Amino acid sequence: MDNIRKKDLLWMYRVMKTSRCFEERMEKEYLEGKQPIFNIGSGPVPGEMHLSNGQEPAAAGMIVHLTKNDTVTATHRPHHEAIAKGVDLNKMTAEIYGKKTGLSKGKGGHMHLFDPKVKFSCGGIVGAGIPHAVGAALANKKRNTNWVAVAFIGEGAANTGAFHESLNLAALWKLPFIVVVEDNSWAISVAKENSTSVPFNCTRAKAYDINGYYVKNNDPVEMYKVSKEAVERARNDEGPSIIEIKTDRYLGHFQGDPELYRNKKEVPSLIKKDPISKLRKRLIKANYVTIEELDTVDSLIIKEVNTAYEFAKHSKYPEPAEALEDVFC
Ligand SMILES: Cc1ncc(C[n+]2csc(CCOP(=O)(O)OP(=O)(O)O)c2C)c(N)n1
Repeated sequence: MDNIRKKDLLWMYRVMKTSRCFEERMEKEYLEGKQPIFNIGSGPVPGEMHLSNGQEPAAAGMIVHLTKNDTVTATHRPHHEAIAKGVDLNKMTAEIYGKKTGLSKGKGGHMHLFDPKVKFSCGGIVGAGIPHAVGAALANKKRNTNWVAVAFIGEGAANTGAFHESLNLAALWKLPFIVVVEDNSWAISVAKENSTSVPFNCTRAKAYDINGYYVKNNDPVEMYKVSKEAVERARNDEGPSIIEIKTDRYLGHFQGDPELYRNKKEVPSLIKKDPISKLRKRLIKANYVTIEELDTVDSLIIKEVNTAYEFAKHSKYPEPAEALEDVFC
């Protein structure tokens, strides 16, 4: 299929499917203790929950080109990137449940997943991951490595000062830095056309004299191709890039969002062109794999996800006496 290695396509399918499976389960688990009246502070997973169902191609198509030496920063909607970057699923799930066995001993939660082993981080401040990734790219360059740093952001974050300041320095210093803008059309309830002066954020690359790429139709294969070029350029000291992908957010901004701002017909029409189902069909049609083989992959993923949830649920909470350990205060 388009001269892309079968191994890479299967990797992308597995990663996207794992993220979807993980989040579909989270969608249900998150509601525990929040019904019949939705109270965001109750249940075993208190606080906001931002799911990325529909946005998986952005993460898979880029991260397939990265190694554990490359840095990824993500946002308040981080699960698809964390899974693609190879963050330990058991520890990530435990972190979301606030358990001692979590990535940050349960003190970070779903928006603050940190895994230095695979150089992954994320955070709830919109735009904040961009300068963090530029800092990592600067360190990579100063150390004479060919490692790259990639910041994943939403299209809303492309209007922050951090985005523009970061791109200016990354371009000036020709850093191995890439920003992936996941345009899911919405920043909470604000449509892109009501917040952004240009239809495509990738055209903003011109302002910094760097490369800009656009991926339409939430297509993981196109994302793969464009990302391959941007990563190769970064590794070869040819400077930073902006990649914008048109993607789709199937769920609310956060779980519990009444979504009064969008037409009820929008989501069903998006799900009809789901990228995971499409990739599955393409893989089978290209004779890369049989239906039975993909069914086996799917059942292994379900098992892996179930194991992670069991691990998280059966892990212990930190002791109250540990509340002030490992935190700045
Ligand atoms: C600096 C900052 N301002 C405002 C917020 C509140 N906030 C959280 S998510 C969000 C919208 C982000 O939209 P976008 O960047 O498009 O990402 P998406 O939620 O669509 O993934 C806002 C305004 C915040 N967390 N940080």
